[in-house]
Amino acid sequence: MSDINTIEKEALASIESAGDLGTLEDVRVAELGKKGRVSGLMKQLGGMSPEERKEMGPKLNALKTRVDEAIRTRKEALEAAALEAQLAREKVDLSLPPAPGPKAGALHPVMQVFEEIAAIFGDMGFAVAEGPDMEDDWHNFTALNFPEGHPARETHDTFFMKALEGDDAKVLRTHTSPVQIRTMMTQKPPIRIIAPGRVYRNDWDATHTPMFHQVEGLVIEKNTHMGHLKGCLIDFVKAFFEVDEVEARFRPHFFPFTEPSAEMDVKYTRKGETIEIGAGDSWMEILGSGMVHPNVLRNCGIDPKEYQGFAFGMGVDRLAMLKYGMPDLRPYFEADPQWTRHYGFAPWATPSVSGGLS
Ligand code: 2U9
Repeated sequence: MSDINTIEKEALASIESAGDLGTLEDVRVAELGKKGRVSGLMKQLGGMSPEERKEMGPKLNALKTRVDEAIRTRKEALEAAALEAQLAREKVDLSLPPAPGPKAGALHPVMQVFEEIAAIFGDMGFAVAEGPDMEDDWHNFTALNFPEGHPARETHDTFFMKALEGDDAKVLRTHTSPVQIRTMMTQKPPIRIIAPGRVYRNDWDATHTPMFHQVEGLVIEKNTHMGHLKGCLIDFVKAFFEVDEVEARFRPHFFPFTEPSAEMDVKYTRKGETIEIGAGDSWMEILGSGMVHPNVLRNCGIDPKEYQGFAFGMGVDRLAMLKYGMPDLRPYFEADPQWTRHYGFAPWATPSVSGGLS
């Protein structure tokens, strides 16, 4: 049994020098496998006297454990080294520009339309504001003059999040309006912002998805009125649909956060599969708008006797469908590269009012 020391020394040396997982597995089979050397010694226990077995049993078990542990440790080291090598091999430099050609990525139409809207309002002096997707009830509803028990506060419209211990319950924002609330709470008027982003409502059918995209806007100034709202939005629609004239009407509506409120309709013509915005014989609703409700201004510490404001909101997914003739909403969320290549945009062509939008 002087073999024990020799076998241990040799086994540990071969484990240490195994340079890859395959070689290490060969060592494991040669030492601990059914026909391995350590297993061979274990088999000899059966032919020993009880006294010999009492002495040799624990020694052989300890040998087996040490060899087994050494193999495990070496295996972990080799796996870590293999992962490091793979990560180094597959490193991607995200700062490199995309390669042009058939394999180049394309900007999703919704992202393109976000950029176009930001360019148009940017040209009119609006800044872009952002806020969290997860909001509290006050910023999403209460500050916006939604009364307790308003249907939009119901579970079937709103995704409520489980409250963390010691924290208030949160909701996934149902509109980007809380961004305007946060802006009014932290900035002094005059304010001129748009708030683009994702919003969430518990709705899923052919024309609604539980997450969709909005751009809202807010202007707070001393003497702003409904005439400014109309002029601003008509200019926007002309720029967005790239037409010189647009026939529009503002139809009375109700929102808790604006008073008066109006939906904007524009005339359009259907030409086969596509539609042309601006003139024609039918009206189409395009966005919502209104003068900011005095309660909303007061909730944000702005005196409605000194300042007025107008606000508007639009669904970006639908605007993208109208402008680029996409008939179906579902492929927006399917990440099919063939669809993205067909309807997508070159990522480096930044839209601008002077240089062209699309
Ligand atoms: C503040 C005050 C007022 C934002 C507004 C609309 C009208 C509107 C809808 C269009 C289609 C949402 O995507 S949609 O379903 N939005 O009609 N949104 S006025 O008014 C505000 C926002 C913030 C502080």
